[in-house]
Amino acid sequence: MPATPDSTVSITQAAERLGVHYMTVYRYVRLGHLRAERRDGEWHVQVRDLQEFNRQRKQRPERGKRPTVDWSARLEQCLLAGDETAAGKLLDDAMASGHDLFELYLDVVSPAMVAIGERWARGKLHIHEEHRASLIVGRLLARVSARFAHRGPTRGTVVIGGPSGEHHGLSITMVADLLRSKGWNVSDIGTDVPAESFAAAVRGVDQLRAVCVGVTLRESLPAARDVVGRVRAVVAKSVPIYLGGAAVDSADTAREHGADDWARDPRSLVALLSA
Ligand code: B12
Repeated sequence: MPATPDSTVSITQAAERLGVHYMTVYRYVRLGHLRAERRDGEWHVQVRDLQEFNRQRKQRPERGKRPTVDWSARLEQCLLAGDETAAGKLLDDAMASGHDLFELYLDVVSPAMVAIGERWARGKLHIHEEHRASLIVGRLLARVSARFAHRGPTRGTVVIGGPSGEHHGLSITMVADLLRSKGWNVSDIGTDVPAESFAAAVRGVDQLRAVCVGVTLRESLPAARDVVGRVRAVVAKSVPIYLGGAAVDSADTAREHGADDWARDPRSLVALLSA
């Protein structure tokens, strides 16, 4: 029967079609260059993915120009395959090629997670695949961020967390790591934090520079407003409270929910804190 784009081939068959050794295809898969799924101990490559991979492989780079590496798309493939080893190796390679922590998180990891979210929203991904990807990313962040640990005196403490009902914590972890790499001491209190607990977490903190509330779901905005209200009651006026995250689309939204300002993204947050 002729292969349709939806049918799959083994690694050996993929190697025959590409005219390379099967170990070469295996390496493509493990490095996330070629998408494949592992079932019953065997790798299965979709014919559609193989055709696309071959098309891209044939496009030769312009003379004198090195091909650009789409780190994020590759990471997405590793995460979809649930291949933590390959995902970790890819991040190592990205660091070796000169990515700093901001580039690694904002240009490689975040777009990969957003793409995974889009697949899930289109019904192209099972929930367990998204959960597995998130867990892998969580472990990789812990590993990677340790390499960018700041040495020297701290620039004060920032408390960051997500309000009740908000479970998107990876983004908060990323922001916390990025701030730490720039010299702030960060107290990351995680997600789904009731307003009174948030207030307890900031009360009496020495050298408190700012409080950040991360909101991904618009439904969590009312809970974020409660957090801001409770926190405002226990910290000095001079300590700014920032709202950030995918659900906060403008400074107006941040202020309508009681915050002093909007932290558009981690780089803007660093700029606000440094000002
Ligand atoms: C992983 C994930 C989950 C995981 C979270 C695991 C974890 N530990 O974080 C779990 C499984 C828990 C989850 C659950 C749900 N999720 Co979800 N999830 C995602 C996914 C795929 C990735 C999130 C992520 O880590 N992104 C990467 C980060 C780095 O990107 P980011 O959030 O945009 O953050 C950047 C900026 O916004 C900013 N930022 C973020 N926070 C802050 C904070 C501050 C202070 C600052 C300065 C900046 C900042 O910096 C980051 C880097 O640039 C997204 C897809 C997406 N588009 O992001 C969906 C997504 C966010 N989820 C979605 C949905 C619908 C849900 C559920 C409702 C699904 C359900 N029916 O159960 C639940 C809700 C749970 C809850 N009550 O919170 C939707 C939200 C749609 C919407 N606009 O409201 C998305 C967009 C998927 C989609 N395409 O539809 N999810």
